[in-house]
Amino acid sequence: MTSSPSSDTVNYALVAQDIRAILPRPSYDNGNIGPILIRLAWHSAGTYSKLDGTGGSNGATMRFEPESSDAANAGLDVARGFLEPIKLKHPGISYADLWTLAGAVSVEALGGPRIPWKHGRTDSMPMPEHHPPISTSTNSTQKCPFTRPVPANGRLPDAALDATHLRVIFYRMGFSDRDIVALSGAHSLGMCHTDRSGYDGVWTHYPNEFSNRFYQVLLDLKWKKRDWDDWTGPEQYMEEGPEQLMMLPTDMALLWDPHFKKYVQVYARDQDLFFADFADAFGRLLELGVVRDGREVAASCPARPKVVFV
Ligand code: DDH
Repeated sequence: MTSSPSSDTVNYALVAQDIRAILPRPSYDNGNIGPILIRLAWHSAGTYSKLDGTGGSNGATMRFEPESSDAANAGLDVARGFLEPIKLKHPGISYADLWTLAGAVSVEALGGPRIPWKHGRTDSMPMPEHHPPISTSTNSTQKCPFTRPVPANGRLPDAALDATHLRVIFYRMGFSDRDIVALSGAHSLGMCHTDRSGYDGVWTHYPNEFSNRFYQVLLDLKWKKRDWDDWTGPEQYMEEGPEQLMMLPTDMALLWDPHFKKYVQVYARDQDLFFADFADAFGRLLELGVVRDGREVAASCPARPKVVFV
């Protein structure tokens, strides 16, 4: 008799080691896949709503429609593909744990703080046809991986918008103004791709180094709207002069809103404080929507079909 892989048999330290080993990739972007893995972790969790407990990192629902084709997630299929060999090597780990662990490991591997992370997420399945009606009670919907409602797209931030929008999105997840500014410091890493978001460029000259440079350049440089030469791109901001760093409208909102700006100033001066606040906020982000007794309760779900948990 063959048994299905179980999360109890997973050596998470070994998974973390295997993730660290695949981060350098000379042929990809700036030579490291850490930034896009961090973005995957964040987008897997950033759908959470504290109002009804829906969304969040539990479930790894980005594998399915509608989340897989949310425009905000464009390009994250690449990140999910990068992690597939790790999933094959460690089949007992849930995708939800793998994606969030990859984000946490990448932050630290790129020079950032250690992120508190705990395993225990389960992968939810597309709803079986024979399932009983979904209860609207938060408790019962959260406890069964088949009945967890999949929210509509549109829960992630829209880079074209402003400070009010940032507050609507992040307060819904339970974050504060200070958390919003701390989490946005992840834009010290990585880049925008015209074929994914439509935006173009890097935020800092060291896109593989987790640092407080995002706040420093945001404060210190002069920014102007990009004048797209040959095509009409979205509104974005470019550094004045010969250097070519960029900012999204939502990044500029951190500078223009006085409550956000005071944290930008603090983090620009104090990298240690930024690291501590980021680790705390990112750790909480990765926990959004997580139910740690899900496996036990799933086993008692009356509609549980005879399938192997992946
Ligand atoms: Fe972001 N982000 N992000 N971001 N993000 C993009 C890239 C990266 C917004 C929009 C974009 C966070 C917050 C916001 C990272 C981490 C985090 C891109 C470019 C857009 C657009 C995508 C592309 O073209 O490939 C907006 C809007 C917000 C906001 O309103 C606050 C947060 C909270 C994080 C986090 O991790 C905590 C990272 C890393 C990248 C670089 C990805 C890459 O491929 O490189």
